[in-house]
Amino acid sequence: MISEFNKICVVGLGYIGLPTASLLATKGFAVHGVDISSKIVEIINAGKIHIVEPDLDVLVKSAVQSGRLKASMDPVPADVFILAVPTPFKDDHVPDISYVEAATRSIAPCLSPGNLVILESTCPVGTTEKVAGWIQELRPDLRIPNLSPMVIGSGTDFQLFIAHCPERVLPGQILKELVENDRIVGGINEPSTEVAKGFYKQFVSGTVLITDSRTAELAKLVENTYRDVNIAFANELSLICEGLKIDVWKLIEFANHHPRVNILKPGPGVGGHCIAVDPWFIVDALPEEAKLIRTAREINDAKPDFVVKKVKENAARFKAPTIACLGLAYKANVDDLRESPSVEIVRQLAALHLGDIWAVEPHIEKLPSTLALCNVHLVPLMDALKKADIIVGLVDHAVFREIDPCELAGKIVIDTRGMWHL
Ligand code: SAJ
Repeated sequence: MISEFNKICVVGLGYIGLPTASLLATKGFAVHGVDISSKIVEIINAGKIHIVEPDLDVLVKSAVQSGRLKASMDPVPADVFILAVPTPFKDDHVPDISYVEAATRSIAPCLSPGNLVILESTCPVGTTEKVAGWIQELRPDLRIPNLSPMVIGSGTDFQLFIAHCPERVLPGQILKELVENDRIVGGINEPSTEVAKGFYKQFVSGTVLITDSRTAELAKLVENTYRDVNIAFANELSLICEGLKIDVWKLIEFANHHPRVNILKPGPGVGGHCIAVDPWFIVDALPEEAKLIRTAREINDAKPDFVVKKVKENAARFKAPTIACLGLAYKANVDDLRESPSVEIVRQLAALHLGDIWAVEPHIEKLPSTLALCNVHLVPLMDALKKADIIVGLVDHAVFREIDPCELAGKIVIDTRGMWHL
């Protein structure tokens, strides 16, 4: 069993793969990054980044300048292969693991005895075993634990180690959490788990917990589902409070004084590519059992419609109001617009043609293509505060939290994030 790893091949250079690849390079590993986008490969080889994440620019620059991080569109032979590709869902909320399959097939020709293959992408239960199956199909010459008929009962004579180690980092704090978070490592059998644990211990300061691959897969899904269900509770409370004419923010503040109550924050909906996606992987596996999980998803997905309805009701008091929507990102202090409920709300408001829609998003320079409509304009915060009739607070960016409530006087304010306590 090998314990020395020098060369790492990271497949997928996005929000997880790029920080991981550059961190490993700065820890002394020789890292080869792979991405299907030639543009991303070019940007990284120039020592630059294609995503926004605090301090990542400095890390990537130093990793590339040291010569220990190189990128290309094709995998190369290495000691460890890390798969960090997207796992979205299809239109019907069915998980799409085609990127994982494509990444696995792409590394298969590069594998040799003693290699460790790690799946970091969040995935449905059983995907790591599928990865092993695809590799065994393409490389019958490699003995894989639990799969190769000729090694059943033959002790530790395995030639390939395969494990799941889900990423758990929070966008905005990725570099810190990559090192400090505890990790869950689950191999397709014990030798794989042990070898993968040895690898993570080389650069993780948190505890490396070990289990089997299926438990590791479900643990990751459950972490994000736990958060989704709790946010759904807060969002449902916001609807109840609306009906009962009670301030939901004060209510939550008071309830949270109980030593065993910790209600999360309501908002305009749940965005990002993790919490709004992962619970569906559990619902897809066991729809009859996952009733609460499905309902929570439906509550969170319905919240943008509720916000739009509220804005529409208020807009009816004007002839052609200017409606300023503060924030487009999926959450505070990031530039990421993926699956953002705010973008959806602005899109729906524009489609209603209630008046001019002004979007304020200090983290971007250009509106996304979904909002490139004639009645949506990206404007500075100052203009919105001066001229808008209706202010809709959608994202609690620090810069919006600092707005003096006096500047909102005389306007209709719909504050979905409880920023201003009006
Ligand atoms: N949100 C609320 N109310 C809250 C908390 C969050 O409405 O009280 C909303 C946010 O505004 C956002 C969405 O939920 O739209 C998700 O934001 P988040 O900060 O809760 O989580 P993500 O998606 O940025 O990152 C999550 C993290 N998972 C958990 O905290 C359990 C992170 O650790 C994971 O690594 C990441 O998903 C992932 O990649 O899976």
